[in-house]
Amino acid sequence: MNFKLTASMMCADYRNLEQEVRMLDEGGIDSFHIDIMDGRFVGNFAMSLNDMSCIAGLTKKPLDVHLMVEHPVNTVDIFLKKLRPGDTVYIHPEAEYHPSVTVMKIQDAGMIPGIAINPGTSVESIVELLHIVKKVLIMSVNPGNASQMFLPFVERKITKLLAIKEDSEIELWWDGACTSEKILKYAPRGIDGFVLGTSLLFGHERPYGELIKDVRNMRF
Ligand code: S6P
Ligand code: MG
Repeated sequence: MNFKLTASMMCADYRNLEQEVRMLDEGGIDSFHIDIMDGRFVGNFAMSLNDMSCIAGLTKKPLDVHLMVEHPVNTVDIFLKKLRPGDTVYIHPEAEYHPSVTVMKIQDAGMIPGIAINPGTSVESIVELLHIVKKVLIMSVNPGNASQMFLPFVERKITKLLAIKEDSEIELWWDGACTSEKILKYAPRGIDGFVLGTSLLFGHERPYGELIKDVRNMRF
């Protein structure tokens, strides 16, 4: 089964971030998911620019930057300057007056543009953006925190997006409460990638390499 795995670095052990990155890298993770928050769009502060740059300097694998900030058009440039072509930047359309402007800025800077959509955001409200983004990060929890409960009403939206994906080039990624059960159900249906947080990767007291291998070796 072909699907990608990205590590939600807000869940990492910051006592030794370098070692965390190395163990994930050597353990076979595909990319590093960087949750940037501003305390306004979501009521939390997770990672910031310096954390992102630090991780970028520790790995050659792509970064997957999830901007949970109000009006990212005002600050996206400072992130773009520190990224490499092939890195992804997701913005939340709910946080922007003119999300297509910000998406095009990301594209023009050579990064992969994406949108992250909240559980309460409908497919209908973002359908035009699907013509200009390469990736959609489907939030199956409300953004802001790790270790939350999966919100089952999101499944109907996932089914709609999977149908749209059949006639387009977009990639669909899953963010929030990602368990083996969800990967077993949705990888075969066409979800391209999954954000691994506390449910499957962090805080399990087993080497990351083993945990990642377990996910890849699941029987579908
Ligand atoms: C939430 C954030 C996510 C989480 C991740 C946690 O605002 O965007 O990336 O860090 O989903 O995973 P889990 O398995 O702890 O819910
Ligand atoms: Mg995220």
